[in-house]
Amino acid sequence: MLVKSPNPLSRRASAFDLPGFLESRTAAVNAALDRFLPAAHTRPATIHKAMRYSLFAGGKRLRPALCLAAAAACGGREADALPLACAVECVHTYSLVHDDLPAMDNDDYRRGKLTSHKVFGEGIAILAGDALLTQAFEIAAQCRGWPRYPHRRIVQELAHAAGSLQLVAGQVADLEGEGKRISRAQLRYIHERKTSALLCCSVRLGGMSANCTPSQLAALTDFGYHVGLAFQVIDDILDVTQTSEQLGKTAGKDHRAQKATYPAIVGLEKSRKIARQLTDQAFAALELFKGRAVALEALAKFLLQRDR
Ligand code: GRG
Repeated sequence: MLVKSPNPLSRRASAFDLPGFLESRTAAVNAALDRFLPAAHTRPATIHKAMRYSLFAGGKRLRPALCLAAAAACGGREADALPLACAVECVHTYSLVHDDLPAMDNDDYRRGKLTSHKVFGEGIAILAGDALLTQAFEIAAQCRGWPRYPHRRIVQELAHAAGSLQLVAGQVADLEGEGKRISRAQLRYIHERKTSALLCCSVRLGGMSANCTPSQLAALTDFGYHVGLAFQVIDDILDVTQTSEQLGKTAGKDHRAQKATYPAIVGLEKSRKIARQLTDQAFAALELFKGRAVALEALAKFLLQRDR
């Protein structure tokens, strides 16, 4: 256990069966993804095998879980949120496939397995990432839309989080920051975009699928933003405290690539404190739900204490 949080909401979260929730929702998401994606043998088989290889390599499915939990917090049906949970996971997996490429982070392992370009070659790995990103929009385009959130708003939400102002912007700033001294404000800019944007989009889409009210959407945005930032601070801590075997990807890479991270800038203890404060801010955003967001509370607590 990495970081303890004394927040009273976290006590309620402890009583929630999060392992059971994660197991059942992961199974539902995997089955839905299997239905949405072309079968592995569909021509051209190489690309469909590569897409499925990374998608079913054993990711934690945290973004889909957040999406489904947000729908439940707003009184919606998880079945309505399921396609959006799958779409977000496709965007996330694409970003990992491309992030691992030699031109980016150049990693050999991801999710405990060889990276896509190591198995299929760089060309197919690039195309598998492209195809997963495109697949996300094909899946999202199938949702029916809701009175407050018509179909185009849903697609726009996903496009904005994945695009050049958010996810891609974060990756650009991350690449350009390598080997340079950057400030805490610049590091926050990277984390907001590279990590928090897609986590926040996941909970917002879950809320939208429940036709949530504007104040519920604002609370979910506040929650997702802070959980997303805490997630990346913990990720940076794990990079220096865990082994490659524990993480399923190469540990210690941030330091070797001279990347700016919270542990590098403020040290491990202060980084843990920042992660705890961010999680407390995320908890505070859930007060509006008056106990109906217990799955989101449990997820926030789990993300703070995770060890991989
Ligand atoms: C446009 C060419 C091109 C590339 C874009 C946007 C991008 C590539 C990469 C950013 C991806 C990145 C590494 C973000 C950091 C977020 C993060 C810590 C991801 C790991 O998430 P987990 O731990 O992973 O949820 P699993 O494997 O469990 O799903």
